[in-house]
Amino acid sequence: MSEALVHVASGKVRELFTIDDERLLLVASDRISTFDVVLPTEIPDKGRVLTGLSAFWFARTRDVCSNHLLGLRADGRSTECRRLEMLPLECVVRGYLAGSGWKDYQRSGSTSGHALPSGLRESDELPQPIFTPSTKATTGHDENIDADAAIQLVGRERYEEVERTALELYRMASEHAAAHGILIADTKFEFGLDADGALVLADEAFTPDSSRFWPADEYEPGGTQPSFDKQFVRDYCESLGWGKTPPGPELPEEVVTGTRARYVEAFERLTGIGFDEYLTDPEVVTR
Ligand code: Q0Z
Repeated sequence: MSEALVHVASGKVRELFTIDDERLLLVASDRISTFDVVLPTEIPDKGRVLTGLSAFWFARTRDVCSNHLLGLRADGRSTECRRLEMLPLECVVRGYLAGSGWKDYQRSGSTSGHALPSGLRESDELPQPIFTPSTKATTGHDENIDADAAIQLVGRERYEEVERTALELYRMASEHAAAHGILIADTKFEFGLDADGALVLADEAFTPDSSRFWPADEYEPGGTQPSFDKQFVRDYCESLGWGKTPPGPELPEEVVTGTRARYVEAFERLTGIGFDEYLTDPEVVTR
């Protein structure tokens, strides 16, 4: 039986198709971006690693929040998912001070309305994880907003439910990851509502594209941290003196091989499953 997929959206490295009125197909490519630019060279299996990691986390957090996952296709990179009404909010949780949270803190001592202790350094662990929602920018970067602005977008009750759920998801995953040598500095969720109005975790969950993964054994606050997955790519791009505007540079073979190995290492450490097993039967991560 054949199937007519209708393309509905493109992300930087993923594509979204309609299967039917109730279902979407989310396909993760092997494209990689750095400094916000998609590079011309792919990282073999990157899309499979990210798809498998998301599915692993969807399966393990079902009791905290239901999710959009219906099943994985045999290619290991395609997720059949429930079509939801998406909330107009990027739901970010930060356990460490990095990226726009660090920028906000340097300017104002706070981020998304959370007053933070003085004297924090870049990449310091926060006293407790914080929920820092942002708007979904159609162009450019998402903008961090405070709770009042987020409540305007989704309502108070829904806001409180999303904050509580996001913090609990982060607590579970960051504890698991840290025990396996990976710090999840921060992470972004997207939630939707099903036809009954129930909150559903959608998109991707705890992938290195939606989170900052740092190698725990190299953690040294007081500056930027190496990226678990993309550091070879960043180092190579910096060595070229590339201006970080499109087009990005082609990557040499050793950078591709080293980066692929880091993605596979993250997958195997976090799931406890061999990547070859995943390729044989992707659903293994959900059992
Ligand atoms: C996700 C996105 C893109 C990848 C829409 N379950 C869902 N129901 C309704 N909408 C979405 C989902 Cl996941 C949805 N996105 C973001 C866009 C590729 C993800 F082009 N957009």
